[in-house]
Amino acid sequence: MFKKIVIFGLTILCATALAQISGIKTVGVGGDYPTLTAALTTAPNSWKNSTITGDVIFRLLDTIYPNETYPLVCTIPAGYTGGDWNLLIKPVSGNVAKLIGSNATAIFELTGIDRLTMDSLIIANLNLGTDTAGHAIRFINGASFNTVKNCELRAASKLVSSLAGGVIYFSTAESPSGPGNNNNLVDNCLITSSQTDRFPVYAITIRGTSPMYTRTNNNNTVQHCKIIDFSAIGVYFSAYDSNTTITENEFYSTVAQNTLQMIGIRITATSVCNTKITKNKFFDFRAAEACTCFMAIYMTMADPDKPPLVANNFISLDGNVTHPNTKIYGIRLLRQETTADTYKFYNNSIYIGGTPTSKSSYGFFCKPSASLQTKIDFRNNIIFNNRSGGTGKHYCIYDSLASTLSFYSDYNNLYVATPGSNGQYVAYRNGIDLATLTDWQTATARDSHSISLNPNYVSTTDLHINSTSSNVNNLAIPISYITTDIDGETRNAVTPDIGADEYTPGAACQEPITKSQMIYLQSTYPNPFHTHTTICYALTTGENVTLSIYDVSGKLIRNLVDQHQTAGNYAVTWNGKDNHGLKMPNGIYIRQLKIEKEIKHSQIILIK
Ligand SMILES: [Ca+2]
Ligand SMILES: [Ca+2]
Repeated sequence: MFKKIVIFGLTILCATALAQISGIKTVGVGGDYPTLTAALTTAPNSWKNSTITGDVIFRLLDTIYPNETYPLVCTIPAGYTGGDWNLLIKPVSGNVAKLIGSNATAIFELTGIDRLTMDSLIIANLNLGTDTAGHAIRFINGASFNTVKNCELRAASKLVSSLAGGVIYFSTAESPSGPGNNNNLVDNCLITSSQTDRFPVYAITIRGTSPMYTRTNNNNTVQHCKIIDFSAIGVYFSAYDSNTTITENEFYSTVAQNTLQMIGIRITATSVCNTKITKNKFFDFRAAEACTCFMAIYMTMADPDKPPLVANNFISLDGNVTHPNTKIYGIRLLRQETTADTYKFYNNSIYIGGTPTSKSSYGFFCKPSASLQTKIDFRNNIIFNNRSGGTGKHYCIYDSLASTLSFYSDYNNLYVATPGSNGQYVAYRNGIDLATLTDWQTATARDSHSISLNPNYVSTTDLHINSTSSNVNNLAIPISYITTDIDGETRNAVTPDIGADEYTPGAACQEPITKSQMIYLQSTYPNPFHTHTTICYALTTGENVTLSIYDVSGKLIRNLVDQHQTAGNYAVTWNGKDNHGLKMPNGIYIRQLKIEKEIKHSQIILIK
């Protein structure tokens, strides 16, 4: 456990050991320590001159701890020289222990401690003052390799928008100032308000200081959390951070007192680098007061040389519920510097809906400097902007970048239902509204492989693809490090799906295999088809399979499959193009499924 483990320290500890300490210490009425305050102030003194032979567990016997002194400071005792062990704070099995304070700096203050795990606790800071930024947990002075899991973390700070806000606060800016807080994990926690009428302005704030890396917060992870009822920003990167991963979290919120912006994740500084924002779900943003805008991800800046990866996220924003005047941005990027590396946006699924009275909405809003070459790679994303009406305009992509070279965009699905009507446009570029995908392709020479079709989400808040749809199936391009989807399912390595959900269309592809046949050519749908059709088949044994498309004269048009496949159900999409990428004319085509001993044929009709 505590800090700076050195091999030589073990020798010293052995030589001076007074007692063997490890194992379970009970905390609560009748326990080894009456309170956690006592445990955390008393026990470390005995650790200084002892040999710690294994992990120490503070086992919480009670469900409520009313006699604590907050903050509970977890720190390195003076004179402690090291040791390789963990400290666990957790209740007896089946309990959830409550640690609830009021107006404290924090409930837990992790000051330079290492390898502390907090499990199954309710940690709440009730801030009775209306302008107090108290935390549930704060990590300061080099607190590293700590874990907070299965906890409820609650704080409230009505109207406070100070940089020091946050239910969880990682900081090198607080006293005692020290090195970065690194390699910490927040896992499977609820991060929210401690009061029904006072919402924390920020759920998580990550705030480092110069110089980069040494006083930066590095390699921290927030995963599997529900981050709800914050009133301005879910995760706020204020400065000096590297390699933070925000993955598989849900961000949703109702807001009572806020005229600010509502933002899921915000990066504000050029000193924030290599952030990974993946597999998160943003939905049900609401504003009870006149919130100026909703943004799932907002980057006013990020490190120009190590910009973020944003991949496999569901972003569903519907501003119609309480405040129709709110602007909406799925992802908003404002960039004023030349970038050495590339901003990466891959396989995100975005839905924007609602009926505004005046304000505009944007799936991907990109406003870098016109003269500088901010590099953007925007591929395999779905943007369905279904917001309509009002005097505002509603875009999938809004791009004011003058360069055609530094913004690469392709293999996307950019869809509005009524291009050029109801305020809906596929894109905007450099002062011009572009109603259709073709207009955007012509104006920018981008998105040559992209489509503009209803992705057929399961619902406006569940952006999985409806299993009967094949519109975005198998039409993306493989990206080497996007190997799974938002569900953790393996991506098709050759023809992945556009958007965050990798899927196999159709209950039709799930028909049971009859053992009487080696292969089973199932339905093809839609048929007739317009742009894409899905061919379903099943194998009862492993086979070398070829699936090909021929025209009626018997000429080979397209090889879709030519490989060994194991028994199971398969779905393959044909986009109506030949092996050279040319669109085929209307007509009848033949699909041929072939294994060593068997050939199946049937017709497909293409209508454009
Ligand atoms: Ca999936
Ligand atoms: Ca697929």
